[in-house]
Amino acid sequence: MDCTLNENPWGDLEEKIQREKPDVVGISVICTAFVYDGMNAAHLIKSANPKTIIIMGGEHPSFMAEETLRDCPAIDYICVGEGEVTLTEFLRAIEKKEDLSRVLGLAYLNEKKEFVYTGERPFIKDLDTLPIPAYHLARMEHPYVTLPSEGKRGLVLNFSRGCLWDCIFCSESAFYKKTWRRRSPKLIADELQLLKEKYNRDIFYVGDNTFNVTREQGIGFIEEMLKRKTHQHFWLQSRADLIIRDEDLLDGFREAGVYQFMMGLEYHSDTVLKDIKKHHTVEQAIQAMKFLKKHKLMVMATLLIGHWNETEKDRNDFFKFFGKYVDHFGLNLITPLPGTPLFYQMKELGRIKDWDYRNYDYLHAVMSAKEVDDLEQLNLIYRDIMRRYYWRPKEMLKIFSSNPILRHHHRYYITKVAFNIMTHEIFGTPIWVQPNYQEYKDYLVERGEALPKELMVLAK
Ligand code: B12
Ligand code: SF4
Repeated sequence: MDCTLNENPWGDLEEKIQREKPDVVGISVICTAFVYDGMNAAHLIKSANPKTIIIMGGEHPSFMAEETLRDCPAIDYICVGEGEVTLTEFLRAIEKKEDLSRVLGLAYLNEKKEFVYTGERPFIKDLDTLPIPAYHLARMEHPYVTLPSEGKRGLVLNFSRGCLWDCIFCSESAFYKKTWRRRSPKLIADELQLLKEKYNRDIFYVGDNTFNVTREQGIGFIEEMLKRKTHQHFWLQSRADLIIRDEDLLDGFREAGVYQFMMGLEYHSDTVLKDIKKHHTVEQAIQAMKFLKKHKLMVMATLLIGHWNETEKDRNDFFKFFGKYVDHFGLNLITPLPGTPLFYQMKELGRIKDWDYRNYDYLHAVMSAKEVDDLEQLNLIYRDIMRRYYWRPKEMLKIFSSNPILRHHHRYYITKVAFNIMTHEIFGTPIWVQPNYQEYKDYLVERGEALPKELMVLAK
């Protein structure tokens, strides 16, 4: 059940639990910022049916298992790490009433409320052993199951896990311990073909952190897609150094349907790139952007501001630098996601000023910088860069671009993102929330109840 799609998310969840009285409910927390929603869901489920066993999974609860269990007593177990095998063994053990302490990858509090971790669950060796996701169980026809910036025939997909690099802010690298595994190009193409034929999807943001870790993966993908002739379009993610390495494959990628590469270029200074362990230089970033342009591929950069030593001049240079090269960007504020090396470093240095995990979404400042101590000031700086970037005449003109994807993308960003930021600053309206999003406390207030004390306990 994806509650974010429901008009009445909490009420529908409660009603379903009361009706079905499930033995076990699994809750997925894909972002740190959603962990309180996950805890609230656990609380609601336990209140609706106290016998239901609750297991939670995802990166954040895996890294912060003990804290999550102690903050939310409604959660019985946490799956630490990959879920497929652990969950299967967990359910079998429950069914047969076997000892759960023998299931690797579980964390829980025992009867004495001591924290127990059953040990590391090895990664699945071959991702090809996993089936195609059960799309027939998802609400594929729902208007939110799309890719808003690219249109209603869009979808987000994932074909690999992990990354071989170790940028200090990256929870993916920490979760997968600097390893990388991928599905083979043939199975990727099978899935894409199914999505085209059964669900009319032909434009995809492929969420793989780094699509072309090996050249073989890129070559295999190009060959399969050219053979299948499904005429689908892809936005892939990669690194500047790998784009340079694979320059000879860029035409092939384009012919196979790739229209854009997104790269985590982060910043325009080698000192910062070194500090965050990006393992490539600004010169390589420029070269990669030039290669993409040369081969008629769009450049999307994800960028990070809010570094400790950052000055106003740095931010202006940053703006000019990236404004010159990229077609569009995703701007982020550097965030110490729990579990990452950055988190432990910043905690040690006492630079984390906001411990409310709802703000750990890369869009809110949670750490101060040397020259800007006030987080709200950093948030203003962030919004100012976004607004300045999208309101430039050069960007405005892109809404009339002959490239339909760029046109759609810019119309979306200018009407939704830049406009929302402007009205937020003038009228204080929220920048963006999922249309049906409701805070749990508001749901309880509606019913005349208050939020129980044990919930919303902020991390220490
Ligand atoms: C798809 C995706 C999206 C989609 C979400 C679509 C959807 N509703 O599912 C979109 C594009 C909308 C999106 C948006 C955002 N995302 Co996103 N997204 C991803 C992405 C690319 C793939 C997620 C995924 O499916 N992974 C594959 C599965 C297999 O992995 P998994 O979720 O970790 O699950 C495994 C285990 O954790 C475990 N598990 C998970 N849940 C459960 C539950 C149980 C019961 C069990 C037993 C096990 C278990 O088992 C699973 C299988 O092994 C990841 C990056 C990545 N490559 O993973 C980022 C990622 C999850 N996103 C991230 C972020 C920050 C965001 C945004 C906040 C960014 C922003 N500033 O806007 C927004 C949130 C917007 C919103 N309000 O939803 C971060 C989260 C970092 C963190 N620790 O908080 C990630 C990791 C990217 C990154 N490297 O920074 N995202
Ligand atoms: S290259 Fe990207 S996915 Fe890999 S560690 Fe760095 S930020 Fe994470």
